[in-house]
Amino acid sequence: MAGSGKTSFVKKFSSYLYDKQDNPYVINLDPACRDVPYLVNVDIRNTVNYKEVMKQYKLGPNGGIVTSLNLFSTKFSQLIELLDILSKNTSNLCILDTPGQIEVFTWSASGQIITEALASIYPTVLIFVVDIVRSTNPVTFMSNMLYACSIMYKYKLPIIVVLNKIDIVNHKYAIEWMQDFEVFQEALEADSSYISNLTRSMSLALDEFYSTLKVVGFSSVSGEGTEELLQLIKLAGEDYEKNYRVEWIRLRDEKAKSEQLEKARKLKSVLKEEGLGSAVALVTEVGIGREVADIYLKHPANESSDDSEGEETPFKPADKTMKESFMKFLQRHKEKNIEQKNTMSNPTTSGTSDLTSPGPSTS
Ligand SMILES: Nc1nc2c(ncn2[C@@H]2O[C@H](COP(=O)(O)OP(=O)(O)OP(=O)(O)O)[C@@H](O)[C@H]2O)c(=O)[nH]1
Ligand SMILES: [Mg+2]
Repeated sequence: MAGSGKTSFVKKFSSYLYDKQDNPYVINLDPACRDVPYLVNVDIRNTVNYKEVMKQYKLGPNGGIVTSLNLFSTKFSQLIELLDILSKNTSNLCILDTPGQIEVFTWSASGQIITEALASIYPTVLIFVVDIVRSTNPVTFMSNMLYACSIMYKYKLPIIVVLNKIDIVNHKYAIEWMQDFEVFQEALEADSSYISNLTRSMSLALDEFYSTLKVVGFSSVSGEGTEELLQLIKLAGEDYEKNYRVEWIRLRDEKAKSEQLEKARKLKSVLKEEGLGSAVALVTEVGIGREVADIYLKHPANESSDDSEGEETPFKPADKTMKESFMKFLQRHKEKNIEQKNTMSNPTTSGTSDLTSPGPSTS
């Protein structure tokens, strides 16, 4: 949610970890933010210039953020390599701060790419920050919860709902609404709009989601709720290992396999386009007494070859069959000559000359 306090949450939570000497690795994925108020290890703004992207691609603010994220996600594999090195020496948390409008990250290709890249390697947990001050209306609260639910199903990852800003409004009401359907219905009674009827029927569907949901009240100002949040992150990490990792590894392997198949298919089609696709006979003529199977390509560095480079041993019909066949040819040639001479001297004898035929028959 825009303005729900994601950045403030990252600031408070990371500074708590720093105080505990449990240094986190913090990544800012919001290209449009003016200042990053926490110690940042990787900042998207150092890679992509959001204003320049808007100008060059003639985009509005949201389009600019989406395109900047898309550009950044093409480099994300490099960041993963870096995380790989870091994760060898530490089991500390890596925290990512996302851009304001939820759809910009959650429903964009880059959001998918970045989440997939992380979730297929590391225990990954989603943190959905809700502005508890702006959710006192039951319809608003319900739409926030529907969002959280849809994100959980989209990304197939454990989710924690952080009810932020509890230093202003106590989150007790939200917990009651989630735990007791009747209390939520009562709150809805006051609202007789069409949307409240829709909310009523949908709230029933969310009952199951609530039953397993990890929720914590938090203040990004006072830091209240941090210990409880840490416990929930630990549980969600275990949940990932137990229930999600297998599926993510299967998805990763499946993707790698289909990428390889696609690569092979592309290579094949390129070869065809270049005119190299169909097979051509390497040998079109076979010498006397030889068969195609006798002909092979000599390896340029074949040690066992008798020939030294650049000088070929002249062909010798050493083969006994070949020698015989050659002798037979000469013999037959000779006989035909004699026969022809005889025919010419005695025209009454009929006969055809074999000499017109192009070559001898091999035996
Ligand atoms: N009192 C109080 N104010 C908060 C808390 N968390 C955030 N705020 C205020 O809420 C406003 C928005 O906070 P941000 O952290 O910028 O929210 P954000 O979700 O990162 O905003 P976008 O990235 O623009 O979507 C700021 O004025 C914060 O000071 C909190 O726990 N308590
Ligand atoms: Mg922010």
